[in-house]
Amino acid sequence: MKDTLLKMGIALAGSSLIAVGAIPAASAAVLINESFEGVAGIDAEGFKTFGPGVLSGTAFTVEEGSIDILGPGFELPAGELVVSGQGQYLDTSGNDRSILSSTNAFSFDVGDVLDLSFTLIGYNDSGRFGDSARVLVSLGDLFEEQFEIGADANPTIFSRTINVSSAASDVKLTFSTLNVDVEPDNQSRFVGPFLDDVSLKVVDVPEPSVLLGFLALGAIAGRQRQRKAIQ
Ligand SMILES: [Ca+2]
Ligand SMILES: [Ca+2]
Repeated sequence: MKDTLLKMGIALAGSSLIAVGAIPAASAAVLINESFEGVAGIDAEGFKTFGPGVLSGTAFTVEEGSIDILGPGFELPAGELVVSGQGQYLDTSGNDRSILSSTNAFSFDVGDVLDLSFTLIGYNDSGRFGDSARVLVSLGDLFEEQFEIGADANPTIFSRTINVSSAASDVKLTFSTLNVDVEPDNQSRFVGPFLDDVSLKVVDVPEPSVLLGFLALGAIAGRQRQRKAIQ
């Protein structure tokens, strides 16, 4: 009798463990995965400026001002800008500051866990455009933070986890340049920060109702085994 009880216990535990392992993620999804390689018309030596409108070949729209897409061979006139390994990337200050938003708007539920990451790159300017550049990153009312990158900084990945505590709809991911001209000859509004590899994901989160359902199934399976053992 003791052995039988022990076996039933193991069967129950086993079925529950199998069920936990098989729980599907609730709405895990990649919402934005943008490396700006899809923008056409950038030759190896140049760059291209884009004003307000959908930034064709990307997940983004220029809402205000302008941005530049820079190619791997782009150099400032003095030749001091060297960015390697990024392919094409985006200068959040085109011919002026910009507001850049995801073209799609997203909806999130309470309990969603989001993973936001992006790369900022310095612009090796010898102080010509200021010592650093800043951008305000926001995701509706869910997230807002200023990021700063030094003029000589290598590509740097910034990552944030965002826990959604109240349902939100019509949410866009937005980058707003904060550079200002502090002196007449300071042209910081024309350069940086440079942006690449923007990623926004809903990460795997087991939904409580799904979890309970699977545990209930496990318990039923356990009981069925128990009945068979008794018969
Ligand atoms: Ca790129
Ligand atoms: Ca520029």
